[in-house]
Amino acid sequence: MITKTRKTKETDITISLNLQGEGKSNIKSGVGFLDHMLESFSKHSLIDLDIVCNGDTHIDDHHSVEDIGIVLGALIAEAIYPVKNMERFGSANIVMDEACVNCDLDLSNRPFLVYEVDLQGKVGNFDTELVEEFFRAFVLNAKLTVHIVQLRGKNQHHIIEAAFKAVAVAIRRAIAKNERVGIPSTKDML
Ligand SMILES: [Mn+2]
Repeated sequence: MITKTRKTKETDITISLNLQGEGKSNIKSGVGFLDHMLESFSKHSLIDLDIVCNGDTHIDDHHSVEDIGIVLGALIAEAIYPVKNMERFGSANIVMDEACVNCDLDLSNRPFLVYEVDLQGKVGNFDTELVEEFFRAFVLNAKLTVHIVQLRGKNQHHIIEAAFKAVAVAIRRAIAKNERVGIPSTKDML
């Protein structure tokens, strides 16, 4: 496990992560819907995650969601770079009933997010616009190239959950060990 703590006036976050884990998690983000998404992310990426966030959710969930993305992304970067003996690329199309979301991902060490997901309003108390805030913070700090594209879907809960699962499975495939690939770049450095 590697651990990072980040404390500001808005949030106090500690995350521990084991990249090549079993999908076990203990998540107390302070945001119920995000707990559900991050448990699913851990389960399907096989990345073990312990997350505690004490944030200013009396204002709204924005700071907690974004800052968890920052710390989780930074830990992922610490765990994967320099990339060696890993597949590097991963893709997944994940369906959840009527919803289908695609994720294509590269352990590029260059952050880039394409986010084409059409969400409006809330799921329970959760502002669906925070999904993009989470993924942007995560991708910029993890230094991944990630495309998340909604192919189908109506139900906001299904679309968001399919997006988290798609990113999780794409990461699982990208970090899968493969000794034959060595350093998977013609630059000899990632
Ligand atoms: Mn669900």
